[in-house]
Formats: sequence, C-alpha cells, structure tokens
Amino acid sequence: MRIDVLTIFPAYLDALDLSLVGKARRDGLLDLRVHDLRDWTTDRHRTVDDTPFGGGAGMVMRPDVWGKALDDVLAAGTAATPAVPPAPAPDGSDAAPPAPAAASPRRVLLVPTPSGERFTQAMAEDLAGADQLVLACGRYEGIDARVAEHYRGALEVHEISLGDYVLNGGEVAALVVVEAVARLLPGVIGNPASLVEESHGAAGLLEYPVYTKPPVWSGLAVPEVLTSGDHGKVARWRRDQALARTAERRPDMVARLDPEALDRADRAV
Ligand code: 6GU
Repeated sequence: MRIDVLTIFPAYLDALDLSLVGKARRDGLLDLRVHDLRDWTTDRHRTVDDTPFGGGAGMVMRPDVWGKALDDVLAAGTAATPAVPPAPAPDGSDAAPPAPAAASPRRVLLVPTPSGERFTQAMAEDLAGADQLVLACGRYEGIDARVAEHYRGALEVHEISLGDYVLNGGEVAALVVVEAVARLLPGVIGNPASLVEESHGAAGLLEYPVYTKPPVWSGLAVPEVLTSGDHGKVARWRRDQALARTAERRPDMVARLDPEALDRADRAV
C-alpha cells in the first residue's frame, strides 16, 4: 500500500519511522511518503492560507495550493500502481499466459476534520484494502470546501474525525489512520492471531483484562481462573469480563450487538 501525507508540519509524522509502522516501511510492506504542502506554493512567503469569504475569525487553506499538491501525489500513486498489466515482450518470447486484467487501483482521499464522520475500526479495515491513501492535513479553520468537492468527482473522499473534541490540525489524525491501517496490512503484525480478540474486533466488545507475572503484585493476585489450566473456564471468564466491561464503559456498543450472537450464558452477565 502507498500512503501520502500532505502537511505544513512534516516533522509531526517523524514518529512513523518507529515501531511496527517503521519496520513495515523498511520491510517494503508500506510505501509511506510525507510531503510539505509549502513545496507547492509559488510566492516568496510560501502562503497556504487566506481570510475566509463571508468574514469570521481565523484563516482558511487555499484550494489552489491543495489542488496542485493533490494532483501531483495522486498522479505519482497512479504511476506506482498501474491499472493495466505490463505488455508482453513484442517478439512473443514470453510463453507465460497473459495476466488477467488488473482491477483499477483504489485511491482514497482522507481529510481529517472535527466536522468529519467518526473514524472507526471498520473504516480502518476497509481502507486496508485500498492501493493508495492520501491524507490532506488541514490547519487553521480548515481547507476550502471546494477541495473535497472537486476530488469527489474522481475518487473516494472521506472527511473523518477522531472524536468529539477539537485538535489544532489533521496531523494527529494522520498518525492515527496510518497506524490503525498499517497494522492490518499482511505481514505487519508478526502473529495475526493477536488481531482476532482485540477491542473493536469482530465480537463487537471491548477486550477482557489481561495479566502476566508476577502472580501477586502490590497485594493484588491474578484472578484464580487464569491459573487453573481449565481453558473452557478461562474462555467463559474472558467473555463475561468483556461483556461486563463493555456494558459499563460503552453502552452504545452493547446496543449495537447482534442478539443472535449472544448465548444464554452471555445474557446472565
Ligand atoms: Cl481529524 N481534526 C481536528 N482538527 N480536530 C479533530 C479531529 C480531526 N478529530 C477530532 N478532533
């Protein structure tokens, strides 16, 4: 997968050299490029913003600068993921059967904004299937609304929000999206089993509490069932804990559970 991040603060994304995402990049599983939006300005002051039409506080990011930047990174992404398979050798020496026509690459423009739709694990899972993600990080009062409108004609565009609070720009959201998506790419997480039981996974529940050594710490013992060796009992205890925790912390998630997916023991919790 290719991911392009456009920002006026490229250093914000330096953290993506670290940990699993950094390793995925070095292993060639993720082609992540961070660009300075000001590289597409043409004036001496490298201006990216201007005053809002209609008046009001703050500044708005100019659509012309964004348009040039986005056209360039989208064109580069198209070149990197050809829609048409390479032609066979002209002399027909390549005896291999013709490759099936490749599907056209799926490119998605993501615009982080507190007025966007909420970014979720389901969205991360969907985006992990794309060929190219472009994250357009706005600052100030946001990006001129014509930018999202213009690109909606040519590709998938999602304005996304992390939650109900206001940040100063889209960079933190770009970090969040890259990490949430990259860890789902094949080969990024050494043991894919660790993706199965996590919070916001298929079960629709928060994860159960976890424990490791020492068995007693600060006067607190690990729940006995976990050291019993009874795998059936452990599984039931974890399911109960996940249900109780979700009911307590996220009643909205319980309301969305499929009743068919609950068994009698679940209902007793
Ligand atoms: Cl994606 N951007 C900004 N600026 N603030 C936010 C947000 C995004 N999500 C929650 N608050």
